[in-house]
Amino acid sequence: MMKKRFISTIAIAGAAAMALTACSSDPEPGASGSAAGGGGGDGEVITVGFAQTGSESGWRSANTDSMKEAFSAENGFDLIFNAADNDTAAQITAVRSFINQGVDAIVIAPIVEDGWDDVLTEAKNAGIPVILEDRTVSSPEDLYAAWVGLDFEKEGTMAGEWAAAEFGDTETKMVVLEGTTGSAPANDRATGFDAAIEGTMIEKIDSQTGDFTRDGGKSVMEGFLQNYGVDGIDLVYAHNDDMALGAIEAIEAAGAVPGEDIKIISIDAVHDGMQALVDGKINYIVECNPLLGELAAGLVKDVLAGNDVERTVYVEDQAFDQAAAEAALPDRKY
Ligand code: GZL
Repeated sequence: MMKKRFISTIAIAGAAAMALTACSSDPEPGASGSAAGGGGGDGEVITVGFAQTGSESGWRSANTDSMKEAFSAENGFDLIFNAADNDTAAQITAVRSFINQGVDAIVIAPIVEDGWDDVLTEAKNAGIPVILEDRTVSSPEDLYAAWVGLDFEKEGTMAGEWAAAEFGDTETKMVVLEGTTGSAPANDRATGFDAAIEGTMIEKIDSQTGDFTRDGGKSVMEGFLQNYGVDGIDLVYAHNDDMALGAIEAIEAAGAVPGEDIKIISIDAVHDGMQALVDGKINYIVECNPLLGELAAGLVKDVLAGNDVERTVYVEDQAFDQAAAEAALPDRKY
């Protein structure tokens, strides 16, 4: 069982407030591999290949910014960045290219969980450590050195528990906008939510992937509205804010009021999602903190320095109703 380390958002936010850059999250105090300072301990520049999923959402942009801020030259890194445009084959090709370039370490935000064994084995055989950030993989744990990310199943549970409390006692017809098929957040957010609404009167009448994009959420919601009508849908559970924002456009185009005629629960808490929550168009959002850069950079330095690292570092999330969003929005960093 992998050792886990929970880092509270408050600690991250506090550390970030002190950090030189606004959009990053400091490693927890005591982490020996802080991102700050030069190179891997001996001042050498560390060359890192970072295989990002793409640029599918506002969350992804904030995550990319956080990673680029942390893996900066002044922090002792030479970052080779690749965004795979949500194409798993392209992402695996990018990792293979990093191996061929002989980088010191590879960081991956894996688009999907499966299909990583071969290229991770190649990295291991080349003696190049791999750190996972954000999403994780189904490969054996010895094929990567550590993972820093979020507890997606808990995010789904938090969303489902709110739905159960708010709507569980009345007949509620729900449609789901799923994240990218095969991705850890889509799989785990469904698992957590479904368990939390078990035994309630919330009925999932349809579920389809919108690929975590605003356009995807809008077109899937248009389909649901055509199939079931505004009066046939009471609740939307969106696996991320971008798809929720697309659903809002579709609901308004159908002449209905999002947040009233059709309730919406979402995950991420990026700025545009939080604004929609303040505006009453979304009813509840569970946060998914994208500021993982400093923690990932600290893990890279720790691993290269031969230090012991926790194999799993979870960043804790919070959740917001409309009042909490109004209070939090002015100070949010993403
Ligand atoms: C979750 C992350 C997901 C976000 C989406 O950690 O992988 O991918 O919830 C993003 O917004 O596209």
